[in-house]
Amino acid sequence: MISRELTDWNLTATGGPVPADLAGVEVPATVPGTNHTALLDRGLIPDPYLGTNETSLAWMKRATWRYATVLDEPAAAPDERVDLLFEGVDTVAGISLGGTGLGRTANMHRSYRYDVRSFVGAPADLVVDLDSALETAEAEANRIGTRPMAYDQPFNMVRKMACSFGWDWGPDLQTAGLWKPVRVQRWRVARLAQVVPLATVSDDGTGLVDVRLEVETSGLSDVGQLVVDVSVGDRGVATEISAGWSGGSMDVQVEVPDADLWWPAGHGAQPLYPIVVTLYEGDGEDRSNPLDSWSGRVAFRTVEVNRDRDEHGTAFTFVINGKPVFVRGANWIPDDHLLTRITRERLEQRVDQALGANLNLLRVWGGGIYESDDFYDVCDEKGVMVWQDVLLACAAYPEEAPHWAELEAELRENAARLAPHPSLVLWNGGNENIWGHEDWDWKEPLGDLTWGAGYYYELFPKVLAEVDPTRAYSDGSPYSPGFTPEETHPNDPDHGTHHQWDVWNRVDYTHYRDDVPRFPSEFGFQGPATWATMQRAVLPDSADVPPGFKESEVFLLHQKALDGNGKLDRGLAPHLGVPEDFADWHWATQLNQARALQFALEHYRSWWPRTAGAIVWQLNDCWPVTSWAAVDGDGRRKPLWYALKHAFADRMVTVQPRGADLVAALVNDTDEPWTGQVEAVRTTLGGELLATSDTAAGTVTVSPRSVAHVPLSGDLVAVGDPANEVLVVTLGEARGLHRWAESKDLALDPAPVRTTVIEEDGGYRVDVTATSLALGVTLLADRLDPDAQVDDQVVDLPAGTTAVFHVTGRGLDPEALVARPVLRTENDLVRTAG
Ligand code: BMA
Repeated sequence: MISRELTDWNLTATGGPVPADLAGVEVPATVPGTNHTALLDRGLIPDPYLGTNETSLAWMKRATWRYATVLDEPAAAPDERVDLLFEGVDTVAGISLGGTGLGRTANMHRSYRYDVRSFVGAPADLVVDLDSALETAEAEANRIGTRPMAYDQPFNMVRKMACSFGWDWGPDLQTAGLWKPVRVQRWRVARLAQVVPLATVSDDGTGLVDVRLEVETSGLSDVGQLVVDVSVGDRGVATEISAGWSGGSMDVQVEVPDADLWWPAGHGAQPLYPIVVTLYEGDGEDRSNPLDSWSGRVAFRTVEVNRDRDEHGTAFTFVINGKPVFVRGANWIPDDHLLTRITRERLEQRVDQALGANLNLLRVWGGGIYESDDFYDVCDEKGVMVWQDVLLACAAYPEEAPHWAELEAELRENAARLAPHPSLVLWNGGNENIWGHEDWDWKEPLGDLTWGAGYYYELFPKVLAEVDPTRAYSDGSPYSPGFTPEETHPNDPDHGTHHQWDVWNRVDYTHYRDDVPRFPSEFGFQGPATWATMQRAVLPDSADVPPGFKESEVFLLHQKALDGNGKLDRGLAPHLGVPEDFADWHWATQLNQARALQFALEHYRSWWPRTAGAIVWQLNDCWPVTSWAAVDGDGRRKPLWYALKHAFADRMVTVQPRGADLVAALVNDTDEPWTGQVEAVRTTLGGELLATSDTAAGTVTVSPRSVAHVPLSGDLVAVGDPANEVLVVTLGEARGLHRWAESKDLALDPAPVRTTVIEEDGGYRVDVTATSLALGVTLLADRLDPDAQVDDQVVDLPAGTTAVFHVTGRGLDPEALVARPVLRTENDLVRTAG
């Protein structure tokens, strides 16, 4: 097969509310790309991520667009097929070649292939006319009946990324274009239409790769003998096919004795086996000129999700290679709203940030995309498990034609594409659709209309059982497995997956402790982007940000949550107070976000194995915005990222209530026993010793992958002055604090640290020593240089202890590094908030 990519196209806005200066103007456009990237590249539209530009580009979603190029291909030989492959069209389009219609597209999540052999031989215009996806969706809603959804525009009526239409963290841009490569493919006799290698491993360690092949024959010549050669690592199997075959499916099995197991990060290595499938003509003796070939990688591991009933409800525990694994997860959204700008390098940086925050799983959320091969490749290599949603989110979805067939086609294609990846551990039916149907007042407006049940309970499990039976499937998130929604509420924390959104929307984060969910797959709390990112996108040029800025048009355009600022302020009030000054408020909301998640995660982890994982909402952002993300839209780590790193550490100490008592929960998520001396003291904030443990002291051994609870009692917890005392529990390097009052009610020293700064290789070493309890010690180095980075933040230091921070960056003023607004603590906030 000869494959050539068509990258050079021209773009024209052809209709709709197009500004006069752009109407009819032809612009060079690189493919993959979209209208937004093409016009941005030429400076013809302003950057939609900056200021209020998003609003000024609203016209684009109601315009129509033309991508055009000239296809100049030699004529086809008598036995030669020439195909045009569109790997991804965004979204509703008619495609024509030399004035003849090839077909229509209406689903960005699948590919389209056209046989064009009769059109080549002379230059011909290849034209893709894109309709407004929004107007198509509106017309479809009129045709089949509108369905409830979480936002205003009918994203559930067209197979385009749901968050294209705006989300509570994302802009409303609604790109149109050719978002994946377009290729011309010339081939003869036969091609590998699909290769699905399913790798399994048996108890005795023998790996088996069951390679399921779809072979298409050209129909233009007699098919002689063929050979399919499959190699996995150093094992190979050649299969002969006798002459006269007309194509179809075949199966090739390759055994790999003593297969090395693939493990999630923190549990073992990630050995990957290259796999190559080659199709030859004849007896296979001449290997120089294959008809077609395919290559990838596979790995050997087993995955199950234990959904057994037990005394607490219904488990949801990932079991990898027979071993229950606590999931340290985060939800993943597309890393750039303008999808075609996402490179492998950027995905790798993001996945490294996930690993740096001690995560072992990313959940690809249903309102985004089936990610690129690069994403899953990187996750395979680094041991980050992937939970993949089918792309449906927060809405009722129609089941009538053509929607059912589109969903079936896209799932078949993507399940086949992703099947080789060991990182993929779960297919999930969708996000909050079953829950929405149950709880969000959909039933009455829906009446008899379809809403998607047939997808979750029938189509998806059926397609996956056919295409990839090696992965577990879950009907939805949240979902109570084994029950109908009428029997048990889909968001019941005692059964399966659970989304905890009462915190953030309605109640304080301390309510995370109200339940012990079996598997919280979404929970989160907002905070603004880092200062440097805000500076680039939303802050005024002047050094001082005016009071009231957070109510400004530009700030609110980058704060999409319903009553977002109100929820941020109500979240702050009981803990830190609500600062007036914008810089203080910025720091306080970032810190509170970190604290909220720390609180949740320490609680959840203390309940392992009953709670078998926690997937934070959300790892990343797709533009500069105030959101639930740990890493902001410019890729900078927010204080939350550091809180995740601490709370998801392999070994962690946290003080938790159990009934009326306090315990030290010692979490050991490693394969080695954790042995050491537990030290517990109650002191004044200034460090004066008030009590040491009589119950906790002594050597403990926490077994591998387990949690030990050490009771804290007697003098140790007999607090005298709640405003001035702290309980500190230490085991090895790990430390947990407990206080009896919120920070705003603690008698915190407003200036609790001494600092020294020395220059070191690549930057600065900053030693911070607490002279009194110093909470949330953070160096906001991006205030000095947008590129400066710090290895730690949000560090709590009991009096007399020291933390060492390493700042990467050059030319920073050492004095400024340890002064406001760079060096911040919880203490200084509480003072300003009064
Ligand atoms: C959940 C997610 C997203 C949303 C987030 C924050 O509902 O599934 O839809 O962005 O909460 O509101």
